[in-house]
This record gives sequence, structure tokens and C-alpha cells, in this order.
Amino acid sequence: MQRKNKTLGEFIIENQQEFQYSTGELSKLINAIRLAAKVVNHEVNKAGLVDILGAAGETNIQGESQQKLDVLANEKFKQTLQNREIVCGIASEEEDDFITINSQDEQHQNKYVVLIDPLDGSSNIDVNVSVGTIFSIYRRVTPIGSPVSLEDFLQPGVNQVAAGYIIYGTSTMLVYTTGHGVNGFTLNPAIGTFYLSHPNMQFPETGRIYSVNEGNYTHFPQGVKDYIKYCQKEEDDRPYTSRYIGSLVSDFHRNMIKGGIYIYPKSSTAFNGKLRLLYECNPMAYLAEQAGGRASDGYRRILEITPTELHQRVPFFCGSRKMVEKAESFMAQYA
Ligand code: AHM
Ligand code: MG
Repeated sequence: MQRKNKTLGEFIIENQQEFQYSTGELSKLINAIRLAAKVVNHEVNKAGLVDILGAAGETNIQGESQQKLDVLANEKFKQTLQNREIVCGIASEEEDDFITINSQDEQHQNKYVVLIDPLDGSSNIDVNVSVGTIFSIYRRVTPIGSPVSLEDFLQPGVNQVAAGYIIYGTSTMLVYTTGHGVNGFTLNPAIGTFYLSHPNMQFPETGRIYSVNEGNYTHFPQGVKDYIKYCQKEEDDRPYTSRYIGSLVSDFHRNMIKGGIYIYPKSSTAFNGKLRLLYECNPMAYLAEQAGGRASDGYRRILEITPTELHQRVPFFCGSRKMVEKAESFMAQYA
């Protein structure tokens, strides 16, 4: 069991040998994300001051032009990741195409690609509700020495070497996995240090919370409608509690701690749902499985889906193992 009060920096050094390639590069990469997280956290915390400091598109009193926070978060993460000799390419929910990063000697020696949703749930910012950053890391599949290519990004989620999120909530937390369980670190904003606060996070096997945008109920597939009715039925430990923040990171984080299921299904208006396989579902699915939970599209394991495009969407069922299995059993009746 990990000692609770160690810093993220200490934790990264101590656990470096757990990583199969163990060259220290992945540790440097997590360190870069840690740094960008602090910068973005600082910006997110100032969001309520927008009327004083200037709104997006305006120039503030210091003469700096203001950016929308999701654009700014994208820039901060890109800058931080580019400045290391580790990442050969970045794909972001904010960008149409992937970005190639050349190593200083232009020899394409960098081994990792990072996929990122820099500020997920950003529609919540104006109303002071939690948002998050989601990241996913793979080793490139094309040979070192050649430029990064699309196939380096279109890998199934099982190939991830690390994934995580930052939640800008009542506290700011960084939660991540390198395939050896899930650990959560809370930022002490006074000194800018993340401390291990949630070692070895685990989804309860089952729970009593379901998180789905029920406003879309009429457009949902029959299997999802039936599962929602099951959640609401007075029987055994039901009805369950409905909790939906509309911010994937926050809904996931709560469900991992308390036990629950998150569903963003396909619907008659959004045929593949809304969430992106590469930037949202794969990293969350990897975290869920590492924490003893489960993630599927209602039928298939998310991590085994071979992506065909960068911004591919996929239905998402994720959370406590038994709850996801139950939802899948309802889906199977109409397969
Ligand atoms: P975004 O990437 O545009 O922020 O959208 C993703 C967000 C998730 O965080 C959240 O779970 C979902 O969209 C909410 O969507 P909806 O408002 O349709 O329920
Ligand atoms: Mg998003």
C-alpha cells in the first residue's frame, strides 16, 4: 500500500521501474502533464473573473488578447508536451488533424503520441461547474526515425501505455494509470504540489448511481430505455439515484468513488452517441478497467475497438462492473 502523503514527483520516481520500457521517458511525460495541469488549473480558477479580466476575443487591460479556456488549455498542453524530446505527435479534440512534433535533431527519435481532450465539459465553465482534461498515451507503431503518421494514433485502446484525467473540481486532482492500478493526487494550491490522496482507486463492484442525460430518453434505443426503467423500479436496492453533471470526468470520478454507471448511448439523433473514442472513451475505459470497472459500447469492449478516424464517436457505457454488465444484458435483448 502506498503511503498517502507522498508527492506526485516522488511517486513517479518510485514507480518508474514498473513501466515495461522503463527508460524514464514516460515519467518525464507524466511530469509534463503535471506541469500543464497546474497552469490550466490556474486559468480555470480565474474563469469567474472574466467580466473583470476580459472575455474571449477581447483584449484585457494588460493588452493581452483573451482566449476561450478550451483553446487556451489546448495551447498550454501542446506547448508543454512539445518542449520535451519524448512526444512525436499530438492529437487533440480541439484540432482537426494530428500535429507532428520534430525532435531537435529532426531525426524523429521521439517514441510517444499523446491524445488529449484539453478541457472536457467546457460548457460548464460559465456556470462554475467542474471540468476536466483527459489524456491518453501510446507508443508509436511506425518505425523510430520516420515521421509520425495517422496509424500511430489509430491504435486500439488496449495499446495505451498510460491514461488519466485532471478534474478541476472543488479540489483539483490528477488521476492516472500506467497499467498498474489507478492513483489519484490532489493539488495543494498554496504550494502547487500534487499529493497522493487516493491510492489504488477501485470502482465498487456495483453501485446505486446512474448517470445519463434522461432529457434524450425518447431518442434512446429500447435497451437503454429498459435499463433506465430497471434503475427506477422499486425492487431490491432500487430505485437507484440519478446523478448527471454533464461533465464526463466529474461523473466518472464520482461513480468510481461511490459506485455507479455512466451511459452516453447512441440515439435517433446521434447515431454513434457524442463522445469521442480516442480522446474520451479509450482513456476512461483504460482507467475503469484498471480500477476493476468495465467499459463498453453496449456490446463490445471499448478498448478492443480499432479506430478508423481521429474524431470517431462511440456509445459509452462505463462504471461499476456489475452495473455495466446489467445494462449490456438489456442491450443484448435487441441486438
Ligand atoms: P465536450 O467534449 O464538447 O465538452 O462534450 C463532452 C461532454 C461530456 O463531458 C459530457 O458527459 C457530455 O458531453 C454531456 O453531453 P450532453 O449535454 O449531451 O448530455
Ligand atoms: Mg470532450
